[in-house]
Amino acid sequence: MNLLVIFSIFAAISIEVAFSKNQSKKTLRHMHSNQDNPSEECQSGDGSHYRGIISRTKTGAHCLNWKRFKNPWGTSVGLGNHRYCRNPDHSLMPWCRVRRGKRVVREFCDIPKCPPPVKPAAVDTELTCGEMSQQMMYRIVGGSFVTIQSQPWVAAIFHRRSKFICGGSLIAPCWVLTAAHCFPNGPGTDIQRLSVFLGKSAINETDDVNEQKFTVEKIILHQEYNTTTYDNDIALLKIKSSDGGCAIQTKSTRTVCLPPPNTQLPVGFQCITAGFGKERSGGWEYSAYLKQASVNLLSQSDCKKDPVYDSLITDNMLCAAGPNWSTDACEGDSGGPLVCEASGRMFLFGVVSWGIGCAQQNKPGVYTALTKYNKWIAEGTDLPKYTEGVMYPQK
Ligand code: 4AZ
Repeated sequence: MNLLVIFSIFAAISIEVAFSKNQSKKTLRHMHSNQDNPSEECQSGDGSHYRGIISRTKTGAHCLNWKRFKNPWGTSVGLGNHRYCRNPDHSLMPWCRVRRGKRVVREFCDIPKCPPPVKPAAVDTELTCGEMSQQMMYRIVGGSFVTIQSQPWVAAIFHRRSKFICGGSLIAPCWVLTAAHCFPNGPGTDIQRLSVFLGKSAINETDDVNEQKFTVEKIILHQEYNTTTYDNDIALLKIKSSDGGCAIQTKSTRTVCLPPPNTQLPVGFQCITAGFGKERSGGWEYSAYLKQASVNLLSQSDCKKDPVYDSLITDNMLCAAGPNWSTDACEGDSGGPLVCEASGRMFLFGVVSWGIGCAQQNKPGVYTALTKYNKWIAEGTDLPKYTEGVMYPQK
């Protein structure tokens, strides 16, 4: 065994230990306390810092007083003896309860949006990757709607301006990683017709405050992508904004970390997939809003078994499924992330690739296994630092 091999094994073991330790805590830590965020009279992001006095919903209904209900979100979320719209649970926007006949229902409020921040400072670097500015949510079986702050590396790839094609993940300020099968014309893809958005929570809405728009300067499809088996289903897009720059780090846009080469996570490890894909197999429409779902990693051998995918799984793929097959990626989520937490950061372990149906028994979601492509990504992007597998600073 030469030194390099010994070193790689050591690196893989140390990160696995870090991941296992983390997983054993069971609960996911908040990535960031929002204490540095002042209260707001207008809505930025999901409006969870809104402390203004609007007390009517979008339909014009009057809000009921929060104190009449059991509110499980703690004391620092702006609730009290009042009727003002608030977003204590990081829903899509501030809301309140209103009376509808005999029932009490939740309704969203229309809060004026805050003006865009004064020119944000730094671009992201590999040292700040994978940080989330918002608490994660795991409550709704089958996935939950989240704002982009929960998954700020999620990119939305469109054909021209309007036809949504695929998801992607921001791995460096100028690079979005996605799936090769998103581009059926292969090397003949007309990149001038592609646009990429970051910071987008709603697929059909323009969010002037949070979103950043890019054209595609270059596409790199994996040279051994197999259109039949979906082996090597991975692609890189080099993005460019209208002023010639790349992504700017904000609460809604940041890079995800890349795991060191050949890192293996324990079977059953809980990860998250996210995207704008369909909410059920065979459904007509893509989801209007970003969703995320928690899925657990399957062992390679279980995924290769007969009632599951048998010989369809290559070593470049990994499988994940929700508890009791309840959550999954679906059509339209392709290219999007499978992220797993370690040391308070999110690492990109998979790219949504394929599956038979969605959330079907014995048919897990199949993801391109990112740790097989560190070298390919480093060569394509010319950014070895992002992929060489250094341990990231502890948060
Ligand atoms: C698709 O067609 C697709 N259930 C993506 C993921 C899965 C199925 C289909 C996994 O883009």
